[in-house]
Amino acid sequence: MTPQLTVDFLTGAISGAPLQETLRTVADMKGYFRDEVAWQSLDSQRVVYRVQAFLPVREGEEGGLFLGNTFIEPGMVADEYFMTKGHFHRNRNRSEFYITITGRGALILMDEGRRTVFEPMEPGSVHYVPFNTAHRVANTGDSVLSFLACWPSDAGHDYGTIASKGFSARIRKINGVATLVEEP
Ligand code: S6P
Ligand code: ZN
Repeated sequence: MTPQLTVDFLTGAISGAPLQETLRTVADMKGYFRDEVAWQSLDSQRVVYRVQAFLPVREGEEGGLFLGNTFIEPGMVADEYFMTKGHFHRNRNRSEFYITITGRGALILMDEGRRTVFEPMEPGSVHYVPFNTAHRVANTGDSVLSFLACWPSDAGHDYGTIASKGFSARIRKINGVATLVEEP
């Protein structure tokens, strides 16, 4: 039977069952931000984001679903917002839903042809991450951005492609506005 899982709709926090917890600090984000000097000037132990995930079946098993919540702190690295690493699913034909609970953000989506678009995130916004699409979220607001995610248990994560090639565009604060800027 499924345990009595609860989502707090004020914060997005999941509780009531054993959860996998992941923490990403500034140090963990080496190589992800455009301005390496600005990244180095931050406290390396500062938290950029954390993820809670309820994994009712083994990761990699076919047929199950996972439920997670991501909390991204507000913060900047030069003109770039605190954001997740971003990934493709290792099984490229696996999609995902995101539902924003708190804060403001941008969901950055890049297809296999490296075409990048973004969707604004605000409380209540629902986002479908199609298969074959890399996804990353930036916190464009001044409070914690939290969003629920639901994805197939056999999706897996390919971080390597983004770690080495990045996205073709970044969300940057230009004249006070979150703007998608193509990489040179
Ligand atoms: C999992 C889902 C999210 C992310 C989380 C952190 O498929 O997309 O739970 O894992 O938002 O992002 P990342 O890119 O560090 O995994
Ligand atoms: Zn994903």
